[in-house]
Amino acid sequence: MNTPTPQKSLVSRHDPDALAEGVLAGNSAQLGRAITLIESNAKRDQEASRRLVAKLLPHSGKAIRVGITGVPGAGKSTFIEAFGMYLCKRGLKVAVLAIDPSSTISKGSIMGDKTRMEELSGQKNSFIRPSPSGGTLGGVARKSRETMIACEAAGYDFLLIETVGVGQSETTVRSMVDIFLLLLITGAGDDLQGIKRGIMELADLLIVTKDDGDNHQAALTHQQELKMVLHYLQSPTPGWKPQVLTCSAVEGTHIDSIEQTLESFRVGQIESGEWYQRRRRQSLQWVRSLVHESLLESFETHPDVAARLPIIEQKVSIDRMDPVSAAQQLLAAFSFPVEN
Ligand SMILES: Nc1nc2c(ncn2[C@@H]2O[C@H](COP(=O)(O)OP(=O)(O)OP(=O)(O)O)[C@@H](O)[C@H]2O)c(=O)[nH]1
Ligand SMILES: [Mg+2]
Repeated sequence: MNTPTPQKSLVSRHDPDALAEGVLAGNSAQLGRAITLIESNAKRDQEASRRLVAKLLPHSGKAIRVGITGVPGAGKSTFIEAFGMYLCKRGLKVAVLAIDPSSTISKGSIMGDKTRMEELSGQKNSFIRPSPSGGTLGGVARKSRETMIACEAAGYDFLLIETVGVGQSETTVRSMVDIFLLLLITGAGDDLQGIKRGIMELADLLIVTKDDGDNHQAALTHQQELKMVLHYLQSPTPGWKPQVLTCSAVEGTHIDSIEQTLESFRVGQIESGEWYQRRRRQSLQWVRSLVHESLLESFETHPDVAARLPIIEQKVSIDRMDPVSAAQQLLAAFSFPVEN
């Protein structure tokens, strides 16, 4: 499918029609370029990016979208490597994406260490894309949604979306995926207190990682503790009772039971109709977040607002103006048409 066409060298990466064609043909190099266009912050790329996504959207939606979170070091990348390999060996196409809320600050990327996915990245059925950097989490989230659309249009069966467990990003990822996995490690006895209840309530499946060697017994004990805790928590998914499994990504044990659990989740959800209902709700959330982002951008770049903001902020900071009046004045400046 990857046969280069004679015109290839003439095709600019900004030509959305040519890119869409390449993506739909399953060409991973073209998919990479399409994502680069989607992730571009340049104003001049926005129209091309919008056209590209519009062309790909009708071909999306067939993949299983899996969110994967856990604290740094929980074993997310190693798990994705093992799980991704398991799926590839069954002839499935796997795309790995990352959402990293910290990338704005550090300019780093949670998948800078592709070394953890060395075997998977060598598979012809896999596609690994590190987190986009730059922009707010909102901006990153918008791009990630569109990147997911592109991967689905390219024919990937599984989308594995890694995010680091720091709070805000989980809710964002949960709003984009069908099933959400929380990876947990054994160790500190008070671990359970460290995990925010809110994050646990987003997860459909809890996985205690590193269930191997000396850690085996501790992993089983932790699994039992977590099962008890789950009794008191709400499920994020109607008709599904969250479960706790253990696995060793290094030894490759229980990866198959995780895949089977995902499959029974998918089948049950499709039968009950919840699978598509969730996706419909997510589309509506997507619309709202696009509107919010766009409004915020117009607000912040509005000349009157931009001119008054530093003065008003200064007044608030020295108690010369109260926050409510400050907000009202800025919103009033935003509502008036710009005079030239
Ligand atoms: N024994 C054992 N070690 C593991 C296993 N999975 C991961 N590790 C080790 O745990 C450490 C962290 O693994 P990563 O996969 O990088 O963890 P991560 O959650 O992706 O970490 P961040 O990307 O920093 O958030 C590494 O040293 C791994 O070798 C496992 O199944 N068994
Ligand atoms: Mg990682």
